[in-house]
Amino acid sequence: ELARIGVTGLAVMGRNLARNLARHGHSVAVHNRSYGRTKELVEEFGHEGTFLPAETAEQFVASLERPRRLVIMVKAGGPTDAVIDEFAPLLEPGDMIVDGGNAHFADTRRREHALRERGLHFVGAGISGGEEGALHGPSIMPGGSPESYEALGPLLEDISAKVDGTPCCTHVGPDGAGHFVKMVHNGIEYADMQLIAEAYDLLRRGAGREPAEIAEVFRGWNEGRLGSYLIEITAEVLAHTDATTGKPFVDVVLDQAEQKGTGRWTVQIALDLGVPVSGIAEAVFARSLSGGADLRAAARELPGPLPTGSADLLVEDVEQALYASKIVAYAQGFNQIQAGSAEYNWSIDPGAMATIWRGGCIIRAKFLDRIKAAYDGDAGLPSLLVDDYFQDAVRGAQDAWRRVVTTATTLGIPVPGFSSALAYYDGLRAERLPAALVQGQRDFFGAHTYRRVDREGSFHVLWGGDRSEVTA
Ligand code: NBP
Repeated sequence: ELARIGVTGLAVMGRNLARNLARHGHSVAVHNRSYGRTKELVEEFGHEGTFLPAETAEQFVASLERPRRLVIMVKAGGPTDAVIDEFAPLLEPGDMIVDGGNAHFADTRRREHALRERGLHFVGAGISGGEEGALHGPSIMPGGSPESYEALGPLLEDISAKVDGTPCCTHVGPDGAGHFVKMVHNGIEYADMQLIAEAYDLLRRGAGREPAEIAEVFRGWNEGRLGSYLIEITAEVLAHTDATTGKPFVDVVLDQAEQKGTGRWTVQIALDLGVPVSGIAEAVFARSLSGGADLRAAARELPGPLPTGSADLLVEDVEQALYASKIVAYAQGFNQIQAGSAEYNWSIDPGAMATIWRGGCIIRAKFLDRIKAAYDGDAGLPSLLVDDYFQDAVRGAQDAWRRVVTTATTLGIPVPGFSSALAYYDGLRAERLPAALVQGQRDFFGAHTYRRVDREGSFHVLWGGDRSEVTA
């Protein structure tokens, strides 16, 4: 008997994905560089479905029905290339290799092009939801050819999360589109987490509330329009007490945030594409700032504002500021998806991305239904901020949003996410930006020329001469 699909790389993600497939009635060939993990999986979970353990790459390939579907779940980077190099020579035209790891989309494009020349389909699939998601239903973002999706899609949709019966998996677009979208998903996740952290900081240091009280605030918010996985787990973390000290858990954790790199990638690519993703960038920089222990120690005595007594900070205002800032962060992330899609000819449907992020992944939220509705209403929406629903939401929130940023500034509490989101919003809606002055400066020192508001063409002022205007 041959297996419908195979998984190689049986650390936590691969093992859980293989179990998820088996639990859905699909026979799975399983393989790992070191056989120990394969043996362990079959011994522990063999009763959950049909597993075909393979000790060697040759055995693994021979145990797959054709065209072969082979999922790689190994450490991203060099290990993924090593595994591809090992398996590609054993495969035949029409076979499919799926990379479910956190690959950079540029690597995925390179691998897809190389394997296509050998007649193989390479599918870079972003998978979100961590180990629990892999086992119980992740959000899956597969790229690659439409033919490969025909053969793989039904299996992947089967094991993905479902919301209202709709799978959180769809064909994103050619070659690296899936991993690109997964990258932006992670970038948005960074921004969302930073905004939530700022809301906590304001309630803690600004409004003087205790973590347990703030946990209750978040529980309340989770019932409303902010309802999401990240808000839900924030309440859990804040309510948790450290067993050894009896203190709030959040007070015993070192305040230096780490990162694995997908947020940084998102910002790097956004810079290349020229898309302002200030919310994601501020989140990445806030983690870097927190991690700069020496610099923070050197700066600890820098003067702050004079104590102002009690600050007027309303919980409702913080909720409004969080919601409005979150809309901005998502609007920016979706603009990056549209820019990447245009740059690489991926034809990504942004509404479909909102749909598959409603379940399984880390940023799953009620809010995504609104985003889906916005793109259903107008697939070419230039920004979520101009959609009727979001425009109304921000109109209702903006007074509170401005109060919160003002109060935070007065108190000396850093809110890079809230304030940069507001600056982005005000920048977008400005009738005139000081960019006109920047153009003047550029023309002055570098003869970079400028365009006028009243005539076509490029112009230059003879700054060093009689300051007359010439046509460039
Ligand atoms: P790891 O990222 O920790 O990788 C461990 C696996 O890679 C093991 O099976 C190991 O085999 C294999 N491997 C390595 Br390392 N080098 C290899 C090589 N040269 N040849 C063959 N196999 C090699 O596993 P993970 O945490 O399960 O994550 C898998 C992928 O999923 C990663 O790309 C990760 O970024 C991504 N991801 C993870 C999460 C998460 O929550 N953990 C979420 C979403 C995506 P061995 O057993 O023989 O050492």
